[in-house]
Amino acid sequence: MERTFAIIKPDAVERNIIGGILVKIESAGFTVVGLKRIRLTKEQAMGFYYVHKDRPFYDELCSYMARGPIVALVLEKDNAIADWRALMGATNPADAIEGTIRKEFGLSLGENSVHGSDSAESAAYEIPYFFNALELV
Ligand code: DAT
Ligand code: MG
Repeated sequence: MERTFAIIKPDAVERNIIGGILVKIESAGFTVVGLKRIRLTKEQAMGFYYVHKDRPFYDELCSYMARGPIVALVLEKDNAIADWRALMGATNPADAIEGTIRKEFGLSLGENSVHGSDSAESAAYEIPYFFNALELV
């Protein structure tokens, strides 16, 4: 079993589609082992997306992630990291294939509804950024 970190981003929470996204997650065989609705400060979003600090879109990305509540998730499954990336779809919803969450729900490159760890190293940073061990069951 492998764990990965996911976020239902502000654009999706604002549109009341948390449930629709969770249905796709559970239908694909993931177990939700951690779940919380929280609102990040911009500083907390900057810490989370530290790897992108030198990218031109960093400031816009962190402002967006702090503009409203998110749902933070830890998902468990065999091959969870790669399988969650596949279910999310391409970063730009315009490039995402049929059946992916970003194709169905994403609004734009910036407002693409979901986040997922891109590697074991990312998951190891991202999961404890949001959850302690007692919150993962
Ligand atoms: P992903 O979320 O698919 O892992 P990423 O890690 O490259 O993509 O970028 C993080 C987020 O930043 C992404 O979900 C949306 C936003 N983003 C990426 N590239 C962007 C760009 N060129 N302009 C604006 N926002 C961008
Ligand atoms: Mg990424």
